Amino acid sequence: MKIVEAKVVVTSPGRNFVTLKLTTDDGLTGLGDATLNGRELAVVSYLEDHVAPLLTGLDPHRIEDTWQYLYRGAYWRRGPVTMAAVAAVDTALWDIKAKAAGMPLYQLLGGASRDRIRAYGHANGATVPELMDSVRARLEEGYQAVRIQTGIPGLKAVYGVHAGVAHQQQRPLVEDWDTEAYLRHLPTVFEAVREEFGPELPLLHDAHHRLTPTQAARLGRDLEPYRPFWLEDCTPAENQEAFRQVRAATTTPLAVGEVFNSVHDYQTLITERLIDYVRSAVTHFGGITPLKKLFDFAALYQIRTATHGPEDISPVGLAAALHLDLAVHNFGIQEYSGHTTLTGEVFRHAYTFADGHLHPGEQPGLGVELDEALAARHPYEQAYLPVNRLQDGSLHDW
Ligand code: EZ4
Ligand code: CO
Repeated sequence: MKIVEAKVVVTSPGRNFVTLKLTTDDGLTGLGDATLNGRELAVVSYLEDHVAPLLTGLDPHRIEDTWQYLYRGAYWRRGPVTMAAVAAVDTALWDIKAKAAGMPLYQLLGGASRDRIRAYGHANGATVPELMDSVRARLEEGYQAVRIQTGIPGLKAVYGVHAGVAHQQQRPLVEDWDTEAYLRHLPTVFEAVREEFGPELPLLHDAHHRLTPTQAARLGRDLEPYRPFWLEDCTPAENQEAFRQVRAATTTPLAVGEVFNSVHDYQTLITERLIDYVRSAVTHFGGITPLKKLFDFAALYQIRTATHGPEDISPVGLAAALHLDLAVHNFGIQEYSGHTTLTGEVFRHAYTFADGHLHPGEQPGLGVELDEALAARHPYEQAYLPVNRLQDGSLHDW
């Protein structure tokens, strides 16, 4: 079998998605997600100008070798643009291999280790009463675990929690931030949610890289009475050693990795067991091949998986995650906020969500089909993620 075509499809059924479609001389097709939110077209160019010309004529069954060819062969390694492009190729090759085998992909990854995949949903509220309504709405949808994010008194716009504020803008929306106000407020939010919903509901929280290690250590400690399922991205992780301070200070479980693109980003975090969950997505980590290796490495240290699953991972990237989730023994939890109805029409998928759990379905391959005609009717729209500024105007992590 040979690859005869490598095509990049950009579509915006509500938000931008970049998809690689490979076709073989046997007529099989494979899809891979290459969406890099806010920097999409850089990956399109990487794929179209530099990767696609190398793929035609290759044997699609040689997944490991093709990964090494694109990663080592480029000389310039790692980085989100490169690794999203490599991820799309790797995912599309796994899709083809599983279709050729006539099996859902999880069967090629060792088969199912579990019957279903526990997901967590997002509950957001500008105020605590709004957050309570949002938690209730998630529970009504069937979720059995929720991430809680709220506005902070005195701040006008905090990422993801202010209704009516579009996330995607022609220019980055400027949000504001005050860490001390956040550190005072968040434990009271956890207390209120625990009081309302009881001790059993798994509650997650995303600090989105905004804290110093000292601040993160204090927050972890202050949240302990409310038993959070985890504290996510508590401090920017370019400095892995910084997690030692947080880890020594608190037993609140720690999750990190949605912006990582290499196992090397995790080396200290895993070998010193400074974290409890690895959060990388197939789409941003170079594909299924390296993510499976990361998961197996993490398993040696009793660290579990929690693949990033926001709306900006396409249904193709999400499906890839679900096949891994079903197969690996050390699965932890899967982030899932769903996609718009139109996105589900552009990317028809076999995976299902019911009773707070996902399943990748039994179709051969990933179980996702791209409606190219519908995709073409929703072309790319320029969009940026927001930025965050402190009250003196200086730029802050967000
Ligand atoms: O901000 O995917 O845990 N989820 C997150 C996401 C990220 C977006 C960035 O593109 O933090 O909402
Ligand atoms: Co996050």
